[in-house]
Amino acid sequence: STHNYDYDMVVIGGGSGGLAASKETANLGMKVAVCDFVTPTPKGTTWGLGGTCVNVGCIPKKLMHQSAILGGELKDSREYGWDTPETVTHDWGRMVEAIQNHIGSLNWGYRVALREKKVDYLNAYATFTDPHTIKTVDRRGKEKIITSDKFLVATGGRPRYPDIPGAKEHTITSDDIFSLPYAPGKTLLVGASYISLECAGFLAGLGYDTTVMVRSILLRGFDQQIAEKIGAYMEQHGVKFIRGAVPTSIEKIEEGTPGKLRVTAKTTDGEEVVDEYNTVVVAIGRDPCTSGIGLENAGVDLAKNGKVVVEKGEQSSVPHIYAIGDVMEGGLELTPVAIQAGRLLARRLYRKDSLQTDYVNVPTTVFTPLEYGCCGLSEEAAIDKYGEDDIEVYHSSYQPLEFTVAHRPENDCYAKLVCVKSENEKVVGFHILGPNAGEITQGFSIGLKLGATKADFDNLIGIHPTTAEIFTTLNITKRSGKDVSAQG
Ligand code: FAD
Ligand code: NA7
Repeated sequence: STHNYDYDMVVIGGGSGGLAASKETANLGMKVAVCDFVTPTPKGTTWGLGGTCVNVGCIPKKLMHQSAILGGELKDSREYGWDTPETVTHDWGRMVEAIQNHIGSLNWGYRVALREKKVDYLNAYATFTDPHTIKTVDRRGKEKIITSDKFLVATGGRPRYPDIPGAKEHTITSDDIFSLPYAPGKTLLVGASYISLECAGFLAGLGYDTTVMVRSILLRGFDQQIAEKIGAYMEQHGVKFIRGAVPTSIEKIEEGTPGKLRVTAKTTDGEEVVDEYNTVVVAIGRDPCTSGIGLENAGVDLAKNGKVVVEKGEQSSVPHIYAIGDVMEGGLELTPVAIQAGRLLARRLYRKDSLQTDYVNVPTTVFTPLEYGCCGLSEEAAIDKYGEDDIEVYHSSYQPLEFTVAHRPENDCYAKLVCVKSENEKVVGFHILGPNAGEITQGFSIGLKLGATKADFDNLIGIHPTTAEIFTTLNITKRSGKDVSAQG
């Protein structure tokens, strides 16, 4: 019985996963509270309700990407007959203000939605004191003790800083950049994660002198052929890369906003590289928010990386404590994954549904200047799993029709299907590098979920003229070694 507790469910973290779970739980008639508290960044940046995606993730980054894309299209527009001036300027402050206004309206909308659904919202930091009790502390230091039958840990993650002199004092992260009140100027991005490359892409697109410092490879975990194509395209479009290097110290050499920093780095051959930048953004990975919240007081097992270890059904080592989203070990750090996990968990707990979140064939897109959409396995993961002989890769470069009149390059965009020969050429990897990759990948991903084969793709009739139609006519295998340049 749950009568002795204040709540049926307390959700810790009001981000993508926590909000979805708390609203669904309340919908099903349960008594729910959600605690959400944003610890300011070392620079003092903070934000409202909604978590990473809305405030410092997906939403502002896609909007800044759009701002950069528009700049490119302004150039194209001249070829299409518009008298767009040769030189147009961009106002960082106006862009930030417009984007932050939109985010503000989303923050407000979430608060209203919680109130309407009768979810108690506590703008306070939660810590477990025992397996059924949390202590919350608000901005003013006011404490509250709350008990609950069940808990959901959905605390997400925060950017990690390198352990080098000057990092925390002088660098910013993705938690700061989207609300940066001044133009960043000449910028160094440290790390080759998708977050680093996406930020580098829009900064260069907006006209800033942009450099990415890469320790080893681009986009670890993603298809490496495509990762290199992304890098090559970015390099042709103004992004500089320093390969095989890590920063060793960062000093402030000029005050002001943005001021000036001296970055010392070391290459793999032990060489020292020194340069000056106005802004340094570190994007070297994220740490799950599981330390110092008393999970040990509740007996919850954590993995070595700090994430919550779960069984099937997102259940932690303590049966009445669950974890979803970025803090869950073995999951995928994506907003729609956290939302689905939260919703389905609520339905299993309070509506006796049995549907589990399916973490396989989750489509995703990297919003670099040329967007990269994928679903399923990278070519190298497919080869690892099935063996090289059993994998057939069909591929082609292509040129979007829109690029022709704009005189954009012919062979930068690329499509690839990774198929398993012994399984009737089932498609296990879908990859597209080109404009609107996210929109295209979303549609095709249902084909992968339903087990589509190469023959199904061939049998599909294209929509002309689109870029997605390339997937209905792929007829060159990688094994053949034939040229895949776009034909006229
Ligand atoms: P979060 O959304 O991080 O929410 C956790 C919340 O809990 C936060 O508000 C936090 O402040 C709060 N909290 C933490 N500890 C406590 C505590 N003890 N008490 C109270 N509150 C607490 N995903 C995509 O799908 N597409 C994208 O394009 C995309 N782009 C991204 C770009 C960037 C720059 C970043 C950083 C991430 C991006 N992501 C993207 C990932 C996506 O944002 C996350 O996967 C998603 O937000 C995870 O949701 P969550 O509910 O697990 O946690
Ligand atoms: P990732 O994907 O782990 O990326 C971290 C990146 O930062 C990666 O390029 C690392 O290089 C680099 N890195 C890590 N430590 C350092 C230091 N100390 N110095 C320089 N560069 C460093 O992290 P994210 O959190 O951005 O992404 C999380 C998830 O999102 C990930 O699982 C993906 O599936 C999507 P490396 O390759 O290790 O040499």
